[in-house]
Amino acid sequence: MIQNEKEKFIRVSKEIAKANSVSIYTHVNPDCDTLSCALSLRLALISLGKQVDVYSVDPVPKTLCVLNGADSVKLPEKKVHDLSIAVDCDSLERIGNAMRSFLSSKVQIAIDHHKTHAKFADVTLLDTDVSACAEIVYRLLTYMKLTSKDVAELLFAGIVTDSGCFQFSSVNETTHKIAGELMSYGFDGGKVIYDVFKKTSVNKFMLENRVLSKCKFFDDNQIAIITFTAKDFEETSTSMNDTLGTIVGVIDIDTVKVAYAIAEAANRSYKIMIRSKDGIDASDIAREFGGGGHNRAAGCRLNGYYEDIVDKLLKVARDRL
Ligand SMILES: [Mn+2]
Repeated sequence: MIQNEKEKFIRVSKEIAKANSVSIYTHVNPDCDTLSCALSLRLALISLGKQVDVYSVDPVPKTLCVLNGADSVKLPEKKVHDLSIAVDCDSLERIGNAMRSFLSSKVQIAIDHHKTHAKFADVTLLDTDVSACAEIVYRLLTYMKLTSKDVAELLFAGIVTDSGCFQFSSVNETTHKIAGELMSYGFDGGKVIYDVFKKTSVNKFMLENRVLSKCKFFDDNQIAIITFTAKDFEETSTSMNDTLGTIVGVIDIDTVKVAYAIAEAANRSYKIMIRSKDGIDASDIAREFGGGGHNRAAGCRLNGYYEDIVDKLLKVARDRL
């Protein structure tokens, strides 16, 4: 539970009541959790008659355009709001180059569930024990009596994706209880799971097969590394967005305790995705490289030669085996 949760909900409700205009910020490269939080808050605040803008410095991934209101997400603009809310962001930097726009409002609120959260807002709703930020937004909107079928469907999508479809260690009784309460609104839960979690494309399928077939194993198959090269993206007509999820097939291998996906973002610049199990903390590995994330799923950025990056990642993993 969030410390003094009720007091904070009262404060947030008051700030929302006072505001005429509200801006909501997702994190860079928005995922389903940050978008579901932003878009459900948008619906709830519109129902209160607020003027709401949802901002993201990066476009909504094609696969998430199914989310209710996804077409309303826009690039940050020069416009001062009474209140700004950042969702699923563990730091001001996570908002991207819209930081100034976020700070320009009179009051700022942050809603987040990352262990790595560094306070940056006037009011912070932080609960690091929930599987998805959407769980906190659910509690807030339930408190404010602003839930609806559309809101529930959005929040369910956020929980499904951030919990690895109820499979991550962050999932507990409460996660399922909230998912059940959301489903009581009557949307098609199976369809949501297919749309935001399972659905793939032929191109992504080709990319995955290519990358998985070149998977490298180390230390008695306890560490595994897959690599997405610029050539892989080019020859399968895919992009960084299509790397999501492939690593799950690697960490699911019984012997693998640490799985890395190294994706070439630019020349000598790599996005690193980390998955772990059997008591190894992925966010702890990510922090060694200035990144962050959760217990079992984390990430960071690394610049340099590919071979050096592999060496560094292997060393940090070996230290934890
Ligand atoms: Mn999240």
